[in-house]
Amino acid sequence: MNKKLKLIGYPFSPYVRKVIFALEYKGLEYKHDPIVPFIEREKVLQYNKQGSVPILLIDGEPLTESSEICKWLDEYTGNNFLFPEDEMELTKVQEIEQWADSTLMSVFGGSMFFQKIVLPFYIGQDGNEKAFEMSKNNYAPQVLQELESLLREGEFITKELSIADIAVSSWIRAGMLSGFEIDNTKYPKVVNYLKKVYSIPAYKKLIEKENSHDIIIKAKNEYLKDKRIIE
Ligand SMILES: N[C@@H](CCC(=O)N[C@@H](CS)C(=O)NCC(=O)O)C(=O)O
Repeated sequence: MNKKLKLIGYPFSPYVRKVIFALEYKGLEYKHDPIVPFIEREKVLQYNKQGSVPILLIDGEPLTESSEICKWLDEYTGNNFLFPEDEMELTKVQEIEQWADSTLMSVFGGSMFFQKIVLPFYIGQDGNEKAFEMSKNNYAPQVLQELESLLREGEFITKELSIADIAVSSWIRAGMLSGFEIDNTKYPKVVNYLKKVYSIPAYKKLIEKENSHDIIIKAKNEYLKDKRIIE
């Protein structure tokens, strides 16, 4: 294990967060260039013609797609696997990762995180408040209910922690960073599940790092200000 690893992509992207988690969970050393694709597209295009992050440079060679990168990291390290060996578990994990990266992406990413963090704090435009409210009141309850039904108290999605848990928790965190709160009385299993996932040392470390970032401090101040206006 002596390849030079460099991750490209701003840390709040839920797709990038999956890879940061995997790198930390596996105890790998890596460099990180937090390029923001929405404002630094040319730089991203040098490595990925799709224009998206994350990109992992492995001895300078780009590997794209968060899921492919995490799979490669499983093979590379041979420890702390995020993709189960068991065929049935693997199928379930990949289905849920796919659900997170598409459905949760739209509910907590496009309608919340993009509106509340990316547009105002990276691009300098107002986000669409109606899109946020619509997602918060109509779509988030549906997906949280689905997750509540799927989870078993005190457990990860499958027997062991997997990429499904990382994808789901990463998208929900994007919503929470945008000011969304989960109702503990309606979704107790989801709340306990997230506590369990976020308390894994590698996750705790990345959350602490994110929370001390200027953008998140500014965003939090904005929401507090919003609340004072409403009250
Ligand atoms: N399927 C890709 C999606 C990556 C993706 O959409 N990343 C966003 C960041 S949140 C991005 O780079 N968007 C800019 C763009 O697509 O132009 C993956 O899993 O890595």
